[in-house]
Amino acid sequence: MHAYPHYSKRNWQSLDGIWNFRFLGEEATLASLDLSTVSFDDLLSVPGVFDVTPKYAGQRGLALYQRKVDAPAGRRMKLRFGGIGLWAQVFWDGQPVGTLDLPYSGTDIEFLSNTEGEHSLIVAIDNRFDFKRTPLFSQFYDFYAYGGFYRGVELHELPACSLERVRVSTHALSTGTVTLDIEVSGVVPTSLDFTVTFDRQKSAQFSRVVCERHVRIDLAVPAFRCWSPESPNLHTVTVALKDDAITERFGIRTVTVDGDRICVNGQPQKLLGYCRHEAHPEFGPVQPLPLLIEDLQFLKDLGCNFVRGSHYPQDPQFLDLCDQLGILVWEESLGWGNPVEHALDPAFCEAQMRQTRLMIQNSFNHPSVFLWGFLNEGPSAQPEASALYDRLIGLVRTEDPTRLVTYASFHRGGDLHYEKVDVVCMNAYPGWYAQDMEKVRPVGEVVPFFDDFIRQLDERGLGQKPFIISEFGAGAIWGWRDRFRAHWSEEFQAEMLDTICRFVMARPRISGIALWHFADARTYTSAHALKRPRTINDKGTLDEYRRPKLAYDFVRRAFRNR
Ligand code: ADA
Repeated sequence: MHAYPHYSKRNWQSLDGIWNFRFLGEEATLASLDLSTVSFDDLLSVPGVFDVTPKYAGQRGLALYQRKVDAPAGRRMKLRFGGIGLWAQVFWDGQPVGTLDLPYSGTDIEFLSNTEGEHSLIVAIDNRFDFKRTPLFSQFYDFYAYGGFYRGVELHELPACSLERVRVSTHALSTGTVTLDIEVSGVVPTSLDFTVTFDRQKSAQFSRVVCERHVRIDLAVPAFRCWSPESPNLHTVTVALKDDAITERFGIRTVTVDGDRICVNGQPQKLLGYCRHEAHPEFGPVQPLPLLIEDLQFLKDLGCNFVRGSHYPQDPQFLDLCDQLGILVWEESLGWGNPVEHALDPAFCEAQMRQTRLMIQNSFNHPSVFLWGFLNEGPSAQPEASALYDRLIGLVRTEDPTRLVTYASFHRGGDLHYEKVDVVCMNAYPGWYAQDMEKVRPVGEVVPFFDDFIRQLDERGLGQKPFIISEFGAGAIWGWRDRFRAHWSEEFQAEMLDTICRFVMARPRISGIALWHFADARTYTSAHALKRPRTINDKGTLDEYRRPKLAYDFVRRAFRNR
C-alpha cells in the first residue's frame, strides 16, 4: 500500500521502475542542450539516486532520466514527486512543465496533456551546489547531498473538478469531532456536493458553498477512538465528488503545552528518542519499506517514543508508519548551520518559507507529527536574523495552530528567540566537542553543562517552557573496541550515552531528548571529513548497516526504565 492519501476514483499510475538514463557531467548545462537528440545509454531505478550507484558514485553534474508514459488528450494531468534532489526540471514531450527546487519536498506539477497516446517524460536532475538555484542545500552541511529521485513518482489524470487534499484537525476530543478542510481545484463550482464516509462505513451527503477553493465542515467521527503514543488508533475519511474521491487517514488527538510539559490529549509526555537521517550506504536517501520497518523495530526495541526527522521533510511512508506505531515526530524543513547572510538573502528566505508551508500542508494529517521545526543550528543568536525567525514562526502558527513550533539552537544562553517558540530546543555535545581539550574522556562535562543551561533558562524567566535536548552524542566506529576506552571507541560512546540518558530520565524538567543519532550516515567527502572518519557521521547508536554498537544496550536499559 502506498502512502496516504489514496485517490480511488481517478486513473493514476506509479511511475516507479526502470527509467532510461544519461549522465551529462559537470560541464553540461540545460540551456545548451537539445533534448530531442540526447541518446540514453543507461538504465537506473526510480526511486533511486544516481550518485550512490557504483558507476556514478560521488559525481556531480547534470543527469537526464527519461521514460515513456501513456496519457489521454486534453486532460489536466498531475505529476506527484515524493521528493528529489538537488534540483530538477521536468519536460513533457520536450516542453518544460515545471521546476523542483526544494530538495526532499513532496511537490506536485500540473499540466495539460494535449495529445492521446505515448508521451516522453524527461526529468533533468542537477546535483551541483548552486546557492542561487537551490539555496536550501549548501555544501558545508554535515550530510551528503544526493542527486536523483529520493522518493517515488505518480501520474494522475485529473477530473474537471478535483480534490487536492482533505486536512483533518481535532475539533473536540471529548466528542470525537473533527474539522475537515476540503481543498478542490480545476473548475470549481460555487457550491460543492460531496459525500463523507468515515472508516468506510455509512456515507452522508452534503452541499456547501466553496470559499476560495475550500470547504470546511465539522463532523463527529462515529465510534471514535483517540490516538496516543500508547494507543495509536487511526481513522479514515473518504470525501467523494461525482468524478473524484480521496481517502485520508488521521488520528483524533490534541497537542498542548502545560507549563514545562508537552501533552498529548492532556497527558504529559517524556520524549525519548533519536535524530534520524534518511540514509543508507547503498540507497542514499531512498528508504525502501523493509528498511523503514527495520529502523522502527529498532527504535521501539530501544524504548523510544520520539524521532526528530533531521534535517528535512520526511518520507510520507515513514510518517504513516509512525502514525501506526505511536512514535511522536518532530518534522523540520531543510537547513543546517546557515549563517546570518542566508537569513538576509531573499531567495533563501523565500525557499525556507515555501518548503516549511509545503511540509505542513503535506504532513498535516499525521497524528504522529506534533512539532514543526526549521533552521537547524541557524543564526538565532543574531538580531539581523529575527525577521526570518519571526516570519517562519508566524507561518507555522497560521498554517497549523494545532501543533507546536520550535527550532534546534546551538547558541545556549546567547539565543535570542527562545521566548517566541513553544519549546526550547538545544543541540550540545559537552564531553565530545569538549570544553577541556586536554582531558582524557571528559564525560564529567555532561551533567554540569545541562544543569547549568537549565539554570540559565530559569534566570531568563523560561523555567515554565518545555525544554528538549535536541541533539547530544559521541562518535564510535563500529567494531572499534579499545582497552583505553578512547575517542571513537564503542566503550567511550556507550559511557557518554549512558550518562546522558540516565540524566534525562532523572530530571522531570527535561521534556525529552533526541540523541544524535540513530544510525551512521554519509557526510562530507572534502577535508571536512578529517573530523568524520570514513566520511561518515559516526555518532550512530547503530552503524550505517544497522548493526548495533555497544551503546545500544545502555540506551535501551535507560529508556525502558520509565
Ligand atoms: C550538529 C548538527 C548535526 C551534526 C552534529 C555533529 O549539531 O545539527 O547535523 O552535524 O552537529 O555530528 O556534530
